[in-house]
Amino acid sequence: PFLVRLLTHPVFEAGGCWTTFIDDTPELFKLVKSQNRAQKLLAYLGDVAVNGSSILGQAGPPGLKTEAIIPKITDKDGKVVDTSVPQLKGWRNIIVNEGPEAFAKAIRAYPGTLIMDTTWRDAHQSLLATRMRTVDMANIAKETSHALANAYSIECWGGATFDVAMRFLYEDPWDRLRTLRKLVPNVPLQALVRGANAVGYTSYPDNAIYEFSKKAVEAGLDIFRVFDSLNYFENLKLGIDAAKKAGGVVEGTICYSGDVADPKKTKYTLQYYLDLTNQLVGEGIHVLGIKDMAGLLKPEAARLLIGAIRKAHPDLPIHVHSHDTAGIAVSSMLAAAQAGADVVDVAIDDLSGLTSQPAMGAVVAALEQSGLGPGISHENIMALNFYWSQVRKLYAPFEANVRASDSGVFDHEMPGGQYTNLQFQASSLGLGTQWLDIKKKYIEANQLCGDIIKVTPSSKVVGDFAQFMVSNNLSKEEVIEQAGSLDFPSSVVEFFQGYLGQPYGGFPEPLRSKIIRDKPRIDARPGLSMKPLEFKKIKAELREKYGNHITDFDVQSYAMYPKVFDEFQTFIEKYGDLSVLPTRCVFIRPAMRPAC
Ligand code: 3PY
Ligand code: ZN
Repeated sequence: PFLVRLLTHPVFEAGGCWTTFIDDTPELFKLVKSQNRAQKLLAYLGDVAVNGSSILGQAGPPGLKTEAIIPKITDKDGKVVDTSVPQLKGWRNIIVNEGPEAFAKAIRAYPGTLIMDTTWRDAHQSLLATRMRTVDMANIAKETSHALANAYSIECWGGATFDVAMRFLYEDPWDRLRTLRKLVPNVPLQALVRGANAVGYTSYPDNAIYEFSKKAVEAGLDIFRVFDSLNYFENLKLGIDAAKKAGGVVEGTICYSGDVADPKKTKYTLQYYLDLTNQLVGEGIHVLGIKDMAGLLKPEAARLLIGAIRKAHPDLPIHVHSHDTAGIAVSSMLAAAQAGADVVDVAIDDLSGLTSQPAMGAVVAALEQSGLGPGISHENIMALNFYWSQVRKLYAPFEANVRASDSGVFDHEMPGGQYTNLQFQASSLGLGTQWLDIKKKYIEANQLCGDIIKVTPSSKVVGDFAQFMVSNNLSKEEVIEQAGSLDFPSSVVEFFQGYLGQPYGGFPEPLRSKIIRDKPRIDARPGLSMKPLEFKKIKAELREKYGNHITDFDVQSYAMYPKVFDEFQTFIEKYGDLSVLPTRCVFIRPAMRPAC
């Protein structure tokens, strides 16, 4: 069957059997593996029926025992749309036919405010520990292509999803992107990339960032939201250049911290953001991203910030992202839109609010009433929501224990994605009752780091530091006094060494020297001193280890997460490709009969 598939493949038939053909068509190899795929999957189902799923760990069972019902999508006349085929009309056509610059111009010219849907990435990263499986997105993807045909983009990739897909879900993140691309050909697909940290927690050699970006476009990505966890321009520049050379739409991004409307907050001022925006514009970004990862942007601050950038850069499309941790994000997104933002981020109602994005239905309704409608029907939002209200129950085991808004976020500034994660980690370390202490220590740890921008991976540094202070019962003053002899978490030491880049305002001294002692210090862009990765050599080694199905995409997975990739390969060698199984058959407690 492999040979037949190879010989009848359209690229092969068109005479395109050049040397990278095998690498570029990984799907051809699926059949080779599939010869005993059923057996492997049966082995998996047998194993989990007896022992329970390792994916589920100690968590309880999913709350949905049947197939989720797929809703009907209607057109503007109320007629039911044929969703057996995806919608073809959408903003992506401009990217494909005319390129990123034309796309940016068209977005800027749109009279309303468009939306990005984060349901497939940030919403489940923030609410469900990033555990959403590809199949649950794919099952509603064609309907989504119709219902959200006028969306600026759908965020479906990057951030923590790359790591979690392999580490916990035993899924290939590249397959996810390819699958969703096929099912949603019309709406641009967007990823969150951490600049020089790509989709990891550390700096990578420059050639890894370039190759990763190139492969992402090949797999179907359109828009890169490129940020740096310290707003360090040198790192940003690299990520922007890599995304641009890959042919993507580049959303150069500033991470928002502090409060531009509060005169007492003097570090991250309006001028600071205007200066950074000017630098990004100088790099030729297509769109400016304003990433309020913790949900600190209040409506008045949004008016000030977006108003000032709009005035300075009338032609620059502005895309605003926030989290609803304090419960303020719907009003802030409306204020941002009224001040001149072109795109705001929302999540489908049932996966919105709290540490996720504001509700799509609420924001769209508010925009409509202000004459800034994004061209999405409320009826269809409700239809999609019907699906997600069922599917969220499948992920009940991963629900965070966050039940109410927390305006304390204006003080601790914890990013939405980290909030739930840190709370979970606090309980698994036996520090659950000290969650309030951790939030307090997070403020002190941030001050010890010099009041830094906090977003992955710099937020992990502050989180680890806070946990360290709580478990060792240390005050800020005690850390300063005893810094020369304390055994700090490695993420904290590496941050002070300069492995993430240079924080705005520099590292606090003498604390830095006391923490890093005689370890190397890096005072420039970390990638500058890193040796390029040898992709050919890595591929040969991986093929030697796992066989010829290893592709250049796999090489990139390995480059980002070598150990996780090895474990993922070992798992699929034993159990095959789990991504084809319905979620209710995968998340199984011991001795629970699979409902499939
Ligand atoms: C990530 O980097 O994963 C984030 O979501 C940051 O907000
Ligand atoms: Zn976010």
